[in-house]
Amino acid sequence: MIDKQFDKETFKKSVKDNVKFLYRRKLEEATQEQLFQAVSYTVKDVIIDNWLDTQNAYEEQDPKIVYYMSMEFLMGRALGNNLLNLGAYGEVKEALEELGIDINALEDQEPDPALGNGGLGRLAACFLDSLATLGYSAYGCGIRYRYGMFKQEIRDGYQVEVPDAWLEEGYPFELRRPEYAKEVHFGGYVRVEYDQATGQNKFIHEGYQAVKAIPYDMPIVGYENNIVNTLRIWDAAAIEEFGFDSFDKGDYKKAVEQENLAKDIVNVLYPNDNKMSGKELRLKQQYFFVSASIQAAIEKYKKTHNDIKKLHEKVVFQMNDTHPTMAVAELMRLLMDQEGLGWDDAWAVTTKCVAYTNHTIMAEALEKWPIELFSRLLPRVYQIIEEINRRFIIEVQNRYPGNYEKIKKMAIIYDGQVKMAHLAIVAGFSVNGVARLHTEILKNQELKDFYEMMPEKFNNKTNGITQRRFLLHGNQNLAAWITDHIGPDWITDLSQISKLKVYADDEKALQEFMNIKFQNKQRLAKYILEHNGVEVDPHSIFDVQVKRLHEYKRQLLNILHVIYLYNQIKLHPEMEFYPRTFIFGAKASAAYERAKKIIKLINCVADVVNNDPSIGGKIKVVFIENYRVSNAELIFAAADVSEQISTASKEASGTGNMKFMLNGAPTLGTMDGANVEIVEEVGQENAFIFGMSADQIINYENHGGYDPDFIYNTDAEIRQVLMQLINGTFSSDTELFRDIYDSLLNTKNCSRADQYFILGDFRSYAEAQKRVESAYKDEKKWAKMALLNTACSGKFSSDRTIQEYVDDIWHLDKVTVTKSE
Ligand code: 26M
Repeated sequence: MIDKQFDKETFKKSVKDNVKFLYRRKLEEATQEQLFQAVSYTVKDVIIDNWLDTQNAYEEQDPKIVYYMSMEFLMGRALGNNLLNLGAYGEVKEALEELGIDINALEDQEPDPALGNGGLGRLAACFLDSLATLGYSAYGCGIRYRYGMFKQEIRDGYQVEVPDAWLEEGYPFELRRPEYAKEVHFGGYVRVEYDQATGQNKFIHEGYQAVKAIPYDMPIVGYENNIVNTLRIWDAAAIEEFGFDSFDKGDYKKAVEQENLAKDIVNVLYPNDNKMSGKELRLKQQYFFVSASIQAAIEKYKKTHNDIKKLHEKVVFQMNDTHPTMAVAELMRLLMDQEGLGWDDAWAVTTKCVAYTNHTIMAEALEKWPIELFSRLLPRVYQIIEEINRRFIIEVQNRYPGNYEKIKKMAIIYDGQVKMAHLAIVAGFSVNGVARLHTEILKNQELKDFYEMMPEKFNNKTNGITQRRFLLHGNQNLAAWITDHIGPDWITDLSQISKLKVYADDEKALQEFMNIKFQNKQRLAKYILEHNGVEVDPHSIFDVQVKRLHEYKRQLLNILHVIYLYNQIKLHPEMEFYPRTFIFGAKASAAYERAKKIIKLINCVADVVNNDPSIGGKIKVVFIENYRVSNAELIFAAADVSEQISTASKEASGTGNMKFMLNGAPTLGTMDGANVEIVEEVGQENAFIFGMSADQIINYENHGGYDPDFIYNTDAEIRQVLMQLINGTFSSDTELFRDIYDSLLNTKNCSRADQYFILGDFRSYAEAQKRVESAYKDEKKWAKMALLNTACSGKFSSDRTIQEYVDDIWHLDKVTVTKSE
């Protein structure tokens, strides 16, 4: 379906015009940046027509709307993706060629909008893509951070964080909507006033600081269906309420304060992944976007509906983790204080409007806020949470008379803290985990008490990814090959990809499949040479671990194993060894010292191994700088082996695992998160599974009995690897990796040595790696395995995930949009 605006000649003229009007230049004189802007504006024009048509269709059909509330949307670049979803990529590519412009170079001009950390933020982005493609009315609601996820530079092997000024050149795919601005109030106090007329108390919030929230809309283009949904991210501005003479009255200081408060709120994304920081500014960010988004949702509802008590029939708020959980209290506040509902009516509506997704069981990620801070910043919201808590405790008492343990464990406010997960569970009508194993752990361990009391709320929604970005766009050769073999239906129905199974023993097909993989490896090798100055052999096994750096994800296990292999090769130079390239990519949270040391270790090992002529280039180690959505697309396409080696029970789901599988890379992993379901789909024989199970890990955690020192003392090869951390092998500074060494052993009397069971799983991992090697050596066997991974990845489309959310939680109406002429 080629859009008429993408008639090549019209398109070319529009690009030329844009260059002229925006930059007063001729096409030949324009810089790449200017060309990118000019082309993007042309594309945006087309999108806007569809956006308007979608708006009209929604107004006519009045579907229920989901508001996906998230502190993070890790969108990645828009230009290429939008062109693909518009069905215009091929045409535009040709048109640009005729103008002498290379579309890939142009796409590379776009900054990655990186308004997210990792899994949780990227999931939100995949969900928006699927919602638009499946034809559901949805808004993403978030924050327009001026600085997104930091850019990572590696200097002398260390991570250095550089600000990500993604808006500097102007971002072409956003639309400022000042007419929808909202006010958000912080601080102050609540005055109670008796209202004669109603006989009710009124709660009046006074003495607050006000901030203006201004929305920017980004188009979310559905795949060839004319639908354009909206990601609405909020910018903050001061409210200019002081008069001309206010400068003289000493209000100048106040005005500047307001300006600064506003600027601060949206200044920067917190670069923590799975860690609660407890900073006041973070709480402000949360309330800022939650309040503005809910106000906007209510306003929109009231435009065409008059009974606020039926809000839940047209509106649902999905809370992406606990970060937006004050949505519960904010909705209560607006329903009571603005819309005039009493508590019971407001509660009835709220509890049918909000649902909660849990993404982690890591204790340090659980959001708890000190009462002092919370009540000072959000006095009215806090008051409402207190009342929710009071009523809930009564319920717990009724259910478990005399059982004060239950109250202690389940209360929303306890020990001077507000527990956001408890609030989300008590008020939400749905609580979901993100993979089957994760949901089971929530039900049976972490949230056991809540599950026992309200089992009907709990459900699983195994994560998914969009095949449109991570195959159609990221791996265009494979996408074309698949379409040649089974037709294009997989693009919007990934279950169709199982039709590839008939080629599992077809030699020609397998050869073609692996040829494409090889081309993608060459493309990545070129990227690595250009960006790292390291030459890697595309004939070697590309063994890849890309994800945020965290101890539970065990990049350390991977690099320790590399050291072990290096030792083996040096000891037995004659040993058969299939050449391997170990590829890492990971950002560490800026304040996470040990994680940053692990990056340094990887780079130190790379230095030694890559430059040791005695191993004949059998191992190369590469740390890809600034891992992000755009280079991820190249990396997944080129991977042979997918490293998914988290300590079992710790990785809620993982989504990178699915992107590798889709691109034909078998999983080398533990039985954790969605790996369990990946193995179920592809079969044991097409994955490399190792390590302790979640049950075993949890059992050790609860009852003790794990002894890494014993392993150290009895396994000389492991001991050698650990010794090399502190004996100058990888750094002349023998203290540099002391902390890492200590973290694995009880030497320092540390009570939780090797918390992540790295030594416990080491042998099992090494053995699984041997299985990888022998499988890879058998070319046909490997090709079949790789192809079957792609062929069995159908379940892991976010289209499937979203359809489950719709069926079980949101109950949205499907919408069709036809193009107006
Ligand atoms: C919390 C407080 C203050 C600042 C930041 C945070 C915070 C930010 C991001 C906490 C957690 C954050 O993300 C967690 C995350 O990405 N979890 C991952 O979610 C994926 C999608 O469900 C899963 O696939 C991963 O297993 C899970 O780790």
